[in-house]
Parts: sequence; structure tokens; C-alpha cells
Amino acid sequence: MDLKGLRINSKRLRNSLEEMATIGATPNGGVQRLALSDEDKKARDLFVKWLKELDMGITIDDMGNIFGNRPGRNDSLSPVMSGSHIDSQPKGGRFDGILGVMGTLEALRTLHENKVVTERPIIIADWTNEEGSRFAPAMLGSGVWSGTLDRDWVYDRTDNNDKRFEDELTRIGYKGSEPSGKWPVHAYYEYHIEQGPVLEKEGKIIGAPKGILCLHWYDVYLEGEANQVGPTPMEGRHDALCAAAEMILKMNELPQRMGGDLVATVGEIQNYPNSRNIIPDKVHFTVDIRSWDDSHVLKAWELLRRDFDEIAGRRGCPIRIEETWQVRHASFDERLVKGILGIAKETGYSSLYMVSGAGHDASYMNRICPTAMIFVPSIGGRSHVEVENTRWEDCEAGANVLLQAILQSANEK
Ligand code: HGY
Ligand code: MN
Ligand code: MN
Repeated sequence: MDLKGLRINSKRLRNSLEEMATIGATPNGGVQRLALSDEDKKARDLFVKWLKELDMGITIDDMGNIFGNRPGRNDSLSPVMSGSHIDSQPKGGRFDGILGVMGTLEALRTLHENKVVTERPIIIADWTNEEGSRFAPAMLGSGVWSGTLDRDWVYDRTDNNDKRFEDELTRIGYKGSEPSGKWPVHAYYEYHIEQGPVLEKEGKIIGAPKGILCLHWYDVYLEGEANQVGPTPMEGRHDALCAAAEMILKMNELPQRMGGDLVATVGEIQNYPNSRNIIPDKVHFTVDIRSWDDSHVLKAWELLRRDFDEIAGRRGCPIRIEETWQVRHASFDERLVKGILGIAKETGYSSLYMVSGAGHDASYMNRICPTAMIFVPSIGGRSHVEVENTRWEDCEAGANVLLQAILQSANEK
């Protein structure tokens, strides 16, 4: 059989994506499938059911990572892996993460129905808690599997309702018995929407990122002094929310001050007691800073940290900072990235060598084995929103390139 001519079944891929999009569907066409939620469980159950239909061996490890194993001709060889994540952002999109899991599933369905036997085994992965929205930081499942994060530290992470990661994992029935830990991998591919405007602007279909920016997450806690808003003079207030507001504007000026590709965002804030006629006395907010250059981010943070200390001192609002998460930038395997660009050309899709501003489990996989990603355009460059969208023909194109990339690597001796 001419394996190079093999193509996925785009209708079946679309049906799987549309069925998954009904799980946690939100009113404006998005999904909410927060990690370890009931919706995450439902989608996991459906994914496991579909894996069983392909007679795949299934492993669920004690981080809830789900692996489907497709044997090869020579199972003593290390496997090719491909996957992404099923969890979503709150009011997130129908493609982020799930496209990579369904794209890999569709590739395996295509191999199965064509009775293709590859030299190497192939493993499909659903990584737990990639988003880091409910349980911070992100990529906890692949973080423990790759040996980067400590399991017990992750187990004790709590969400904003003080629910523990481990308890929620147990509650949804996905705390597997298999200890989460890496094994040798021949190559890892992750198929994902770009989540930015570049492919659409350049009019290209397939993106082949050279790698992923470094990501630094910080949590900032401010203490003020609560009081009645009416009788308390402005002079001498210790208003934690005004201190936070000044800090957030300082953060927003940072990329301008630092130059380069730096991006910095405050995405989450809690204000206490959050009553309109009480001066706020407690504020927590998050800081996300990214760049290709790790030292650039560290310099930026040092600058910002000094600004924060000055503002906290001047306003009499003591500050506490947690350096929650740092993932260094990931440079993908040149050979695999070139392979993807070559496959795009052979399969007749335009392509672009680029960089990923979004974090992915591929960052951690890149520490274990040769890794590369395949991007397809996000309409309007939008993601992490209910209007997140990608053309079906682009979903098909990306899945075809993924199929050929998996075949290429899985038939390497
Ligand atoms: O933060 C990110 O880029 C990813 O969505 N976890
Ligand atoms: Mn994602
Ligand atoms: Mn995401």
C-alpha cells in the first residue's frame, strides 16, 4: 500500500470533534471542561471508549494521564507518541487541546481500518490538566510524567474552592494505579491550533513551530486595611486594590520598556471582601510573562518586582509573591520540524516555520525525546474564547500531516 497516499477521514474527525464539543458546551459555542471536573470525566470516558474500539491497550497513570497503545511489528523499539489535552479553559474553545487528541485518534483509526502495521508501537496521550486554569500551574500531568514536577506537590495543589487535585482525580475515577513516569520515546508529535494570528495573516495552512516560548507564572498577594468607605479619609488609606491597580499598569508597560518579544499579562484577580462600601484589604492576582529568551523574562521580572516593592511600601500594603512556575523555552527537534515542513509540501499544503507563544505539553516532552508540533490556523487569531474556530478543511490538513509524520517516525528502524 502506498502509505504516502494515506489520508484521514475528515468527516469522522469532524464528527468526533463535534461530539466532544457537546461535553461542557457553553451557550456561545465554546466548551467548559475544567481539569478533573465532571465534564472532563465525561470526555475522558468517551475517549477511552473510542480507544477500546481500536483494540488498543489502555494505561491510566496516577496523574490521570490516559495512554492508548498500538503495537508495532517490533515492540522492543521505543514508541512514537502523539497527543494533547482534553481539559479546557473556562468558557474556552472547541479546538484547543482536543484537536490534537482527536487528530491522533483519527490517524490511528485510519491505520486500523487500513490494517497498517508500523515498525514501532504508537502511543496516543491525553495529558491531565494542561491548561492550568483550575489547578495552577499548567501541564501538571506531563510535568510529573516527564519527571519535572513532584507528584505529591501536584496532588496538594488546590483550586479556588480549596478542592485538592488528588481528591478530584480520585473523585472522577481517573487516579490510575500505574505510577506516572517517563519511558523511552522515539518521537513525540503534538497537533494543535495556533491560537494566534500568524498563519491566517500569512495565508498558510500548516505551522511548524521551531519551539515554544518560556513561561513564567507568579502569584502576588497584597494586604491592605479594610474600612468603611464613607468616613475614612483618602489620606492614609491602605487600599490593596489601588496598590494592585498600580502594579498591573506597571506590568502592562513592561514589554514596551524591555523590548523584544516579551508579553506580560495579569489574567486572574481576586479582591476581598469585594463589597462596594468596604476598602479592599486583600488582593491576589496572577502574572504571566513569556519570551523566547529566558534571561529576558528574568530581567523583566526583576524590574517588575522592584516596582511592586516600591508601590507596596508607598501604600503601606505588605506584599507576598509566589514564583509559581517557570518553564524554559523549548527548541524542538530540527529534523522532525523539517520533516513536518517536507510532509506539508508533499501533501500540497502551504506551511510556515514559526514559534509557539502558547504553552503545550510538548514543552515537557521536548526534554525526553525529539519533539515537534503541527499547527493549523485560528480564525481571527482567537483562542481561549468561545468563538475559537478553525476551518474544517484545515483540521483535515493538519491531521493528514500528523498521520504522515507519525508513519514516517513509526517506520524508522
Ligand atoms: O498557557 C498556555 O499557553 C496554555 O494554554 N496552557
Ligand atoms: Mn492547548
Ligand atoms: Mn490552552
